[in-house]
Amino acid sequence: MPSPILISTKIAGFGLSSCLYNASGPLCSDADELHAIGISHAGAVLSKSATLQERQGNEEPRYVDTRWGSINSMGLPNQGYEFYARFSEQAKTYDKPYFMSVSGLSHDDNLHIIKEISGFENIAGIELNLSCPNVPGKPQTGYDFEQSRRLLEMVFTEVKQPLGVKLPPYFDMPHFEMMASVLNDFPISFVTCVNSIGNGLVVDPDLESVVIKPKHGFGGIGGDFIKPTALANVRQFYTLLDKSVSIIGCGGVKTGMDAFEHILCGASAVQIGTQFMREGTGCFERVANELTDIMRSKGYPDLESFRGKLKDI
Ligand code: RRO
Repeated sequence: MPSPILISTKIAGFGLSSCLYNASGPLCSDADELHAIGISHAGAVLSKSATLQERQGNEEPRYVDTRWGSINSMGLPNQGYEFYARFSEQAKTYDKPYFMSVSGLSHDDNLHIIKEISGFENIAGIELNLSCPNVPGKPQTGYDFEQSRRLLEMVFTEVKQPLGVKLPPYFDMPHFEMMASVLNDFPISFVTCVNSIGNGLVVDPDLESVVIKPKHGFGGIGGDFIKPTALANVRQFYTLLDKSVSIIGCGGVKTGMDAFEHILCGASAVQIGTQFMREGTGCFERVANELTDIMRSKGYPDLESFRGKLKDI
């Protein structure tokens, strides 16, 4: 009998039978969507980013898929943090960790939410979103290193669960170093790289117009377009952060080979966003099978045999 190929991993001290799960955003806003992830082959369930109050989000159309990826300006539509905290009771039946994404509209909101959810023992960890590009008038915290430090100082006085951050993509070498030196001052459990590339513009040349309604068509870019940027961020933070911090890769994952590349750059787990929106929960099993086939053909029995081992030439 050939020995089994394992794609299990550990995030925030919790075991995941598969390293693949959903990115916060697509199809994880209501109970039916979260349940579908819970009973799928995904290794964990991650909620839509939660705010203090329920929000309707921006005007539609606000999500468009193209051949090379997506643009969105959802504007944080969600059911409010209390709903996602309560869902943790149901989530404990899935035999996989439930992570809650938190994206308060201010530091005080984030602090309030984190204080309130700290008593929910079935929330395995919190992914604090420092990088929503789509709320008019609210700059992304992750691009302001001092504000990021301030927020982390506040939340680490309150948080009981393991806490990670969802980062925006960085593009300049000093910026990777500046963010890493902030993060290395806190007991961060994981870092998710990357959120959508903020404020791109997709144009419909036939209509000679933008394709989404909010913000004159500007929105976050995801999917195929962003894989090289995502890999660069995974690699840099894998290199610069304390080795106790798990890196979660997110960006441009459609196939097992895309997931393989994220892991080779240092990711301990890989989230799927745009492709999950296209394909639904079936993507978690398909990509897992593709990744397993690649590992078998390369002779890697588990993720640790190749994680982070990207070579220079
Ligand atoms: O809801 C959104 O508009 C949104 C969020 Br919170 C985010 O973090 N990233 C994104 O592309 N869209």
